[in-house]
Amino acid sequence: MKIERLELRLLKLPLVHFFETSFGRIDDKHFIIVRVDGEGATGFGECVAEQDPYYSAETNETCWHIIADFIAPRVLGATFGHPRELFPALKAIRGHNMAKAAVEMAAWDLYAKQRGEPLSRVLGGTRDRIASGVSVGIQRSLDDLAAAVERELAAGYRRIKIKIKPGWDLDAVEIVRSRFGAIPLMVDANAAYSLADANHLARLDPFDLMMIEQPLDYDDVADHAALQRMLKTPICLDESIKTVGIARQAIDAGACRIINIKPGRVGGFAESIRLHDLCASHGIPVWHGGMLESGIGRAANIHLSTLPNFTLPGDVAASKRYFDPDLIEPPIEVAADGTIAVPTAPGIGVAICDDRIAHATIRHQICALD
Ligand code: OSB
Ligand code: MG
Repeated sequence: MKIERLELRLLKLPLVHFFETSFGRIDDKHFIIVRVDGEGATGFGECVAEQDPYYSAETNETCWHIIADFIAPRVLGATFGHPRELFPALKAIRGHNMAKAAVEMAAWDLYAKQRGEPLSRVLGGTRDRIASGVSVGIQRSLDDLAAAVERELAAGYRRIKIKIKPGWDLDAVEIVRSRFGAIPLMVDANAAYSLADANHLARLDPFDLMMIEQPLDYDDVADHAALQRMLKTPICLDESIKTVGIARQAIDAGACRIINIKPGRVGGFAESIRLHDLCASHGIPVWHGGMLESGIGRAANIHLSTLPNFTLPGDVAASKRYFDPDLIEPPIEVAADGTIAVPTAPGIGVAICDDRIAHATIRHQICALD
């Protein structure tokens, strides 16, 4: 596989509904799409960095810089036997996993398309449908939250996650449990608490949540281990799991019982597969996280979710919750049973609407060999 041309686009797409977490609210999604071309085929990768360095240290600006100035020169013109060779080839660049992942995932799509196989098969996936859950952001009121959850349950989603933060936690969980009973329910704090809040967080235990996601700092493992010893509710780590090595430390320390995999956070599909396999060998179930992706990144997430240890429903939902229209046609849809069909066409297996991409583009750069 040879990458002859790499194209970067920064896109701005309005969200159907604002999304609010413990670090703020967004109304539009700004994100980079990477296109790679080689030997007559084309691959796409979506970068999950955001405008602001709040979820992670990376932003669209840092990703643009790292891809254009450091990753492109290392992949353009190079021959790779397999896309799993890309991440190691970028070893000299420390960190910047979201930038690396965007290019690496585009290379996997390119490779799968050159072979005429769906990405799920190339990744080693084993299912043809995936279980879909939703992430419900912080709302204007508890009534709005209950209405949002009711809508998602009616759409068929198999698991509800609600975002929490200090001042929007026990009451939010209480209203959802009292209105909707024993549904599969979890919370995500996006690092909004500290170990000093342990007793407060333990008050979530009676609600029998599937898990609490990333209660403590984005770069912490040790305090999560201490907190897990004080909670009945399983801890799931998201932000903290930046590398497979950190995941090993977290598992060994007892800092989590579940891990959320986002390929952008760990540097792409090859690292995601290593993380998936590490978790499987320790009996840690995984689920696929989401970053409000367009249909391009969403399709990629669906393919990765077909690996066997993705036993819990992920944050991979229908296109129309996010963008209308999406960048792909047809959009990704969830069936009444809360599952999503895995695309079967080569690569990510979705048709990309070039006109919609062009319309949403606010910056464009082509990196090619001289
Ligand atoms: O913590 O999982 C998260 C969105 C942006 C940044 C971080 C997170 C999220 C979500 C949304 O929870 C998941 C989705 O619906 O894509
Ligand atoms: Mg999260």
